[in-house]
Amino acid sequence: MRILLLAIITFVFSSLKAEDGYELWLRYKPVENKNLLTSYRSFLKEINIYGKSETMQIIKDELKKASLGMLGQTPVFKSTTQKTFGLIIGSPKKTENSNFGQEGFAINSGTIDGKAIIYIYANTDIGLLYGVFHLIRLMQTGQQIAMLNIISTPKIKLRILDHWDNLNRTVERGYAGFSIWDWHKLPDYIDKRYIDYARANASIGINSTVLTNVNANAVVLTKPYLEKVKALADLFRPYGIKVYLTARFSAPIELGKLKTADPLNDTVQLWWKQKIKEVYELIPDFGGFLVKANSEGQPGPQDYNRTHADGANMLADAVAPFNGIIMWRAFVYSSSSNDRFKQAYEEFKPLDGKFRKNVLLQVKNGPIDFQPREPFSPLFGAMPQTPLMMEFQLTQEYLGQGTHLVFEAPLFKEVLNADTYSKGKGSTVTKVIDGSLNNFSLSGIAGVSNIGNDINWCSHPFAQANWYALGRLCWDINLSSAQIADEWIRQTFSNDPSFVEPVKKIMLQSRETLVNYMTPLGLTHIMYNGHHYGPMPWGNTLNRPDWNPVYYHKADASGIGFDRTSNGTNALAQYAVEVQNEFSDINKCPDEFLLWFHHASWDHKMHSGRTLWDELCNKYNSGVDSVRSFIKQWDSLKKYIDEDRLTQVDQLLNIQLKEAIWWRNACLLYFQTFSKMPIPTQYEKPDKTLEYYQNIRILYAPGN
Ligand code: GCW
Repeated sequence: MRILLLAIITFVFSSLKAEDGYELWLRYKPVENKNLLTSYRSFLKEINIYGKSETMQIIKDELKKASLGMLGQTPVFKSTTQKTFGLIIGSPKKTENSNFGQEGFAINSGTIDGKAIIYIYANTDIGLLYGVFHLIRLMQTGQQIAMLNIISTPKIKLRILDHWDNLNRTVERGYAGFSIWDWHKLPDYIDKRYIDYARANASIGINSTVLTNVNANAVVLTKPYLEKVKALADLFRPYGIKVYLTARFSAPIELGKLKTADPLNDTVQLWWKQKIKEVYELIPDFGGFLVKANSEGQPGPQDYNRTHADGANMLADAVAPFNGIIMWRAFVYSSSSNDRFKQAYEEFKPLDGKFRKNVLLQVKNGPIDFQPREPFSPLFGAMPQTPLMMEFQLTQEYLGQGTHLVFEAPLFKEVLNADTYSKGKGSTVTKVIDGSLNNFSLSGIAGVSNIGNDINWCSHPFAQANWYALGRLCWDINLSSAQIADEWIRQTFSNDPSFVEPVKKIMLQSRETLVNYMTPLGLTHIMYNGHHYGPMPWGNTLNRPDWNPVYYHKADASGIGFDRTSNGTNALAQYAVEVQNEFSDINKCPDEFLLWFHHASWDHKMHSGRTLWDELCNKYNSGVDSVRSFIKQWDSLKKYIDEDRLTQVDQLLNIQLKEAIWWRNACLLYFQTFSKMPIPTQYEKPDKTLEYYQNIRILYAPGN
């Protein structure tokens, strides 16, 4: 009996074939629900496709793949005007429908004379492709398709991945192997991955990619490299994806042998104009440039006493004849300010309204640098005359890097939902970013890519969800984190609710969990120097104060936290009064932002009634406890997951637990040297000394 049982269990398990994760959320596994299967089959038995193009061919191939995989049937493809039922894509008479724009689509379904019929309409082939992926997603996530009446258009125009990929294939802050761009073999060798990359992006609506690192290398602008870029652009075009590059501001000196890169110098301007003309001759729909200037040692207009606007406008003028755009980054900080928080605002606010129409200012979500939690950047409420685009970081530089399960959608949503009050209540960051608040038609969200050449693209199986979330949110900025997680889990693992629900819970808690065991209550930037892997709250050896963790937490005998009220650096004054009011009173400031804005005493009374010290102990411990519960949960879901991904995630969660404990112990022991207070008895005691943690050296963390 027992043996029989074992055999049955083994059979059930082995039927879940090992998966390496390469297929991402496009696995197209057989639909298990019989009723749905029958319905889907009837709608997709015949497919009529109007029109011919590379994109239409992609649509055909995708539908074939999806049908075979999910429905076990090969559709009969018809073209043109044969009697029509089944799935009809495009329209015999193409009439512009202003509701759809250039990328939107409509899907309608029902029955005519008892025959299932489903239409996908759009103004462009790309719109049709998005519509097809939408329909496939409905089937993948187990939804009815029998009575659809959908019109869907993207909320954000530029839906972008920023690759911090270097020409030697290393990836700055990359935790998933080397760059997927094999520059050495391009343009003659086309890696299949390039196509699968384009396909995955198209499936979630991403329409732009910046191929190179913002810490830019001018070499990419030389002819041989532009040929390589062209090869990628040609591949991506039928998937609706435009290619962008990063521009090194000193390229006229490095490549053009000029004496200066002064943006107001005629020869410099001419150099860029010619270079850009060369780019567009090769790639007529080239998107434009992303620029990091005068930041962390990068060259820029300030080297010539010019402003960021002078620099951006020079490039903007050169790409304008070709409809190109410039994304100019606002991530700047120098050692001169008394508070790094304030720098971007101080430099850019005075330039509001001074940029050309084809310039977008790219602002990181928070004022410092992609921390586990930051208040929204004050710039979002401060530049009504400039289109601002959002920069999120998918790659988890400060969020546990390659080993922690952290679903970032809740972080994205927290920032997007924040109210800037710049035009009264309801002036959310979302409305600034989608252009509706200040009336801009150009809008964008970029995610710093977490993709590498690891077999499963993002290394941690759950890191794929952050790539997915970026695309889906850009398309529909009002989607909730729960909806996005739900879709992703169903497509990536299983539609079984007994699996979906607990995994969704883990995902939705994961970001707060990380905040708790790393930087609770508004602590920030207390990671190791350089590679940013692991805790180093004691760090105080670098020669710039704002590179050292002690600068950020300011712990001393009297308390902990950075006073940014009017008694301190007054960074709060960069926000609207209503926002200031949320944060400025130490007794009302939400716990999660307390130490961002206040230096609070160790016995400061928190909203829970606990002292600040006890609350800190509580948060660090609850972070660790949550990871423990994730492990338990995951292990209880064995029967729904294939062996490979099961053990992969299990091992990673165990690393995450080890590191959460490391973070908790190191931080509490260190902060205790100031608080001089005991760790309350109900919590685990660190089993090592502070010295032990201070002596840990990780020499070769990736991505550095
Ligand atoms: O977060 C910091 C990173 C740098 C990065 C920089 C930036 C590309 O540590 O590696 O450089 O931000 O965003 O420019």
